[in-house]
Amino acid sequence: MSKPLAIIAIDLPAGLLEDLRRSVTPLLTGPDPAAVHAALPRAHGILCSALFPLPAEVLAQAPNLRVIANFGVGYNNVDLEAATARGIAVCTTPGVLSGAVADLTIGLILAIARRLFDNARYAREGWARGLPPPPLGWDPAGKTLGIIGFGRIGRAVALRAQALGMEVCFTDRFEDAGEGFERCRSLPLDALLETADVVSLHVNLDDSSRGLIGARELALMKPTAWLINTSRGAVVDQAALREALAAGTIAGAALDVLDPEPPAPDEPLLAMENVIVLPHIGSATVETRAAMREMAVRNLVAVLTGRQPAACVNPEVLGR
Ligand code: 8YV
Repeated sequence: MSKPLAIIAIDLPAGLLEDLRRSVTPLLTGPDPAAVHAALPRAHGILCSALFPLPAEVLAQAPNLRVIANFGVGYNNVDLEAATARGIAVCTTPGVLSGAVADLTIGLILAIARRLFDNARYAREGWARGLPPPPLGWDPAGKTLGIIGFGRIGRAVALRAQALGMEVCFTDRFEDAGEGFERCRSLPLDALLETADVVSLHVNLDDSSRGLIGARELALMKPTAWLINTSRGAVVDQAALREALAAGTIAGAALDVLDPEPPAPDEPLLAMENVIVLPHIGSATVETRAAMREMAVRNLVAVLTGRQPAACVNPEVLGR
């Protein structure tokens, strides 16, 4: 029997590609959107970045597709309803990147608190010239971190923040976060926004979370509070955020994600003094990306060889 055909729309190291070839024939490797679209009609599977758009009209060009193995934990790149209707399994890489995203979030909290970017700029441009230094920073210890979305990543952030002495509160569908998280207080969204010194977003992007943080929510935050977003840009109403930052409604924002990505060259957030923008590097470490690649390959091969993938967001299609 011939092997299933798969589009591998990310670069894979030779060893992993070799493993994959034992059960799957790659139609192409590498992130070339035109080549991916050209290959879709023949493909049984696709392994792609969690940022590669697969809307219903693209899925309609792929009548043989049985699995989308996302390289990432997000899956808002896929029209899930259309995929499920077509019997396409949508697989992700949860867990292996939680630590990296949580580390980045804590890095941003420390960068904000200790004015790391301001101070680095001052050291380069002002220190030797005897100019006055930036104002003093503040201690995270004793401050309140409000975590919106208390899944794997939110919890990994909570544990690290507690180690810094921060109080942690969270908003999610449940109130009891379970063992190990007894000291994390559940709060309704509005109360969390009013309470937190730093608000950090860790939700999946879907219809319930799109634009979750808009003008009303930003107005509830303390004028001294910072917003951190390492989830998806569209969770925040970006126009409302620009206005709130310009008006001083909140103190600042640290954004690893924007909507769209990459941003327009004249995106005002890129030039604002009280904004830190990073180019979507939450999972961007050597170790984490390697673990994500392996998990995505395993998911792809599992579905294409009739086995259970480790993480599938629409398991109802499996075995159909
Ligand atoms: C990646 C991500 O940056 O896991 C996710 O959902 O957004 C990221 O880990 C992305 O998939 C890289 O291509």
